[in-house]
Amino acid sequence: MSLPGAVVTLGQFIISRQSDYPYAKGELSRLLRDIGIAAKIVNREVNKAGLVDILGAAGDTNIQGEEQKKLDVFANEQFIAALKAGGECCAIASEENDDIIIIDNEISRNAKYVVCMDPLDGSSNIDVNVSIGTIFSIYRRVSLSGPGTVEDFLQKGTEQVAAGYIIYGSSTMLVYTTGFGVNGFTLDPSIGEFCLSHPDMQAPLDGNIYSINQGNFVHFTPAVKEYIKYCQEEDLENGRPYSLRYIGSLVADFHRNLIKGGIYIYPPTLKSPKGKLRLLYECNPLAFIAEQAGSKATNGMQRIMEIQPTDIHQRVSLYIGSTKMVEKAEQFIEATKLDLNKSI
Ligand code: P6P
Repeated sequence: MSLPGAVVTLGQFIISRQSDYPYAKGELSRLLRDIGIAAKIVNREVNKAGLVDILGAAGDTNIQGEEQKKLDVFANEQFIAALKAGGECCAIASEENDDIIIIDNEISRNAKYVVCMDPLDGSSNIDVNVSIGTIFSIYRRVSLSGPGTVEDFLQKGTEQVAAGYIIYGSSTMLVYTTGFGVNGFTLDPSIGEFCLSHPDMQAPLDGNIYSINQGNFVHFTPAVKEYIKYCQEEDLENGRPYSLRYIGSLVADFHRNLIKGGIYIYPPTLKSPKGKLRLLYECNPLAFIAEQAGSKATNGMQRIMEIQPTDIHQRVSLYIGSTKMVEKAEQFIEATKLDLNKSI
């Protein structure tokens, strides 16, 4: 253990917690280290995005039909390069790539892990200097050896061995879990290290912040409309009306709610009838962190991490945050289902 007040770097912390995995031989530790290295490189470019001609669309569009901005492409390339160089990952599923990326070199071919990632979430905010983030999720491969396969990625979120995010904001933080709690590290640019700043993060059980794009209100289900009205009612004893905070960057909204308490909702909309957010590299990793921090993550009816994936870019609805707030929103959904059953 470190002396009180001593700086604990991400690398020191990862090694110190390696004993959480009795059979670990260091591969997962090295994989997390590789992600930390790429995060520092991406952070450097994010911080100067306003200064160099790295803004603007790269011209292509990704599988989501979203314009790829150069920083999206740069971040994707950096994380892929770091994972390839580290040799601990045999394949990657990235938001920016239609198909899985097989890492088929001598070292990585038989590596134990696969990584799902959204290399730069919220990238539409790059040009307006709003916080953006990277989200990652790590699984043990299910294929026995050789090149990674799609089946290695189509595992339930409950099978994740680690998950985390980097938020490039007023400071840059890396927050992750390996199933033994959630810990946050803040990048100290003077030494180029992520340092333990938020040990054993626990989210408030309740909150008074709700995050949703109310611009879609007319297309929301009756249950979501009822829940929004509930948030807006005056009930001063119970902290209502709640505050609406919606940054348009999932990692930033999630991180604030994790610390202050709150709920983030992305329900079905006209444009995204199955929900907008991706199960593998947005919802599952944040659900793992939420649950490890004492919060909750569902699709409105089912635990996110219990959903069986069928496609690497699958979208789901997401209700994530303080347990009491998620459960309240679920009550409105349940009540609507009951009303629906009565009317049938
Ligand atoms: P909308 C960014 O594209 C993202 O995936 C999340 O980071 C964010 O919360 C959401 O979509 C914003 O979507 O439809 O409200 O603009």
